[in-house]
Amino acid sequence: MPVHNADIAARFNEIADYLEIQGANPFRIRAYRNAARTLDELPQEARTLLEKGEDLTRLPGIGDDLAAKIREIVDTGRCSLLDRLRRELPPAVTELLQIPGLGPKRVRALYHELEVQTVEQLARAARDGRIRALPGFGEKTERNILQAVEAHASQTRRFKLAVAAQYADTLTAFLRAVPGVVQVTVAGSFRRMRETVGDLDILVTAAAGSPVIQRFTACDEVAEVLSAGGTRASVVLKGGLQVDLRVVERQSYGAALCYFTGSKAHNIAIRRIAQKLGLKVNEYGVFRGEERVAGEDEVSVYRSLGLPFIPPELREDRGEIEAAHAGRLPRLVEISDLRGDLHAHTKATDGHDCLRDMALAAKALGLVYLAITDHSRHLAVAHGLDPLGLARQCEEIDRLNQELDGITLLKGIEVDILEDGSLDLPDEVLGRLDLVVGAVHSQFHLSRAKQTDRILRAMDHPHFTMLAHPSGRLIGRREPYDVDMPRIIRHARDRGCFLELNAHPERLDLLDSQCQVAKEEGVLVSVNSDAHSTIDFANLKYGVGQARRGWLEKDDVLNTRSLAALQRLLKRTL
Ligand code: DGT
Ligand code: CA
Ligand code: CA
Repeated sequence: MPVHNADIAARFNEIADYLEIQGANPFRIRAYRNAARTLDELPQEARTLLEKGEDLTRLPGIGDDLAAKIREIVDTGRCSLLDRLRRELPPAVTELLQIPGLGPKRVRALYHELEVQTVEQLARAARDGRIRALPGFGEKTERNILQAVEAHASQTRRFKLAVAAQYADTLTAFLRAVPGVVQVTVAGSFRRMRETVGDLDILVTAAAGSPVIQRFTACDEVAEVLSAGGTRASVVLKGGLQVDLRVVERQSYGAALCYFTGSKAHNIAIRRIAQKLGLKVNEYGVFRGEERVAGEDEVSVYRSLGLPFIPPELREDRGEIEAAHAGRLPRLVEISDLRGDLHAHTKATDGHDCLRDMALAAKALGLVYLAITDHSRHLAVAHGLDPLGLARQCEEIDRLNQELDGITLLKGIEVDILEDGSLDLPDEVLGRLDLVVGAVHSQFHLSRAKQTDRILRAMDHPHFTMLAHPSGRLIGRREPYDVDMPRIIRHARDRGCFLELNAHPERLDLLDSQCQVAKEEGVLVSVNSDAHSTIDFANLKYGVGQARRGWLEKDDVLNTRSLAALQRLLKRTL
């Protein structure tokens, strides 16, 4: 069974955990964490890159040593360093690091002094009052640990959509190859393109259920079988993701797909409509008394309720049923509507490919323009450009545009919005560009008033074009910064600026609800890859998914415009 990026990332994180508990060099620990993040966010499988003979050291944070470890894991399924670390310390110890308030030093002390290896043993030691006696712990710490353990138990882990997609793709291919299987669809929050999923819900139609269930539960990816019957099974994959599989009859396929796509709130609203019509809807079909009136496909289910087909991304009971009733469902934007990408990086700063390779990769996807927006000098960690570096890049873009056919590079910058709302490069430098993408990369904890004001002031700048990743959140890692987003959106409208929907799987920012506000205010949203290498353009599909969740149509999205129309919009007058 193939090794996924998420599996390699999990091993690297586990290595980092062990090294932390052992008190290893912090740089070494960070290297494993960074590599894990790189792998988690990589839109292609590392094993595919290796098969193609690509050099993994091109990837951010991957040096020779880590590249060799990735190859070892892909080739053998094992990592000798991790095997050694697991022999030195019991594996459950690393789980203790997940408890808030327990750093590596404390975990080391708990293990050596009290032989605490698992979360259960930790809870017991706290309840027995044994922890307070340890040097550096005390009664208060003991109480906090107990509370944290209880909170930890009630917390369920969610997976980023792009990570879940790695498993969904493999399992779908696996199930399609099982004899007798006709259709395979991943339903649930995955089909609704939610930014994170709790588990995968897979629907299959097949000649018979039990052979499918048997093959599925015996699949190499499966770590634990939670339940298995004639037509359903629940398993936990080695990567920790739960998967629910159901085999349904073909005549029920549409009804089951509808039911298991959800959301739960949408289903409840649908059932209410059915009741008013004297119908009953469940996962087997739509019924009038005993008679089945629909269920083979989703279109028939909605039609029987007097509704048009509702795209999965809208099924959240946020007005889609009323809109469907009134014939006012949006015609959602599609990936094929995109004409260009307005946020990408190159080797000149923290990207990994040159201008030409980025241009050719965008062209290969059918895009006709690509804005190069490297970082500005304030972002020193990314080797941001100063005016001279930017001028050189602009000259190179001019030369390439002479030579390239079918794709036009636009000159831009991802300029830091400084704490006082000024931009990180002088006016006359920004004025020579095709577009200026402003971004907050520092001072995330300003008060709501200050943070909002900072961004409004940046937008007042005559050359400001677009606000990058407007909420600043990193999924699972950083909350959005505290700003008055409706006010920012209205200000964008007044100033003629645009908002980015950053398609990076860890960002997906604008949030879906904010897309709706932007649409209502008439502010165009640009679905941008923020590519740092040629393969990152593949992330645009997640951005489009988020835009669809935000009800955006083709006309609401800036980069569906032709190059000529875009250029007119970029030359906004104040
Ligand atoms: P997740 O897994 O937390 O990301 O979110 P979902 O939406 O995939 O939720 P999940 O896996 O618990 O259930 C899949 C679908 O099954 C859900 O979207 C709607 C349907 N469903 C589950 N439980 C219920 C229920 O109690 N009532 C109704 N009407 N539908 C349900
Ligand atoms: Ca689910
Ligand atoms: Ca489920």
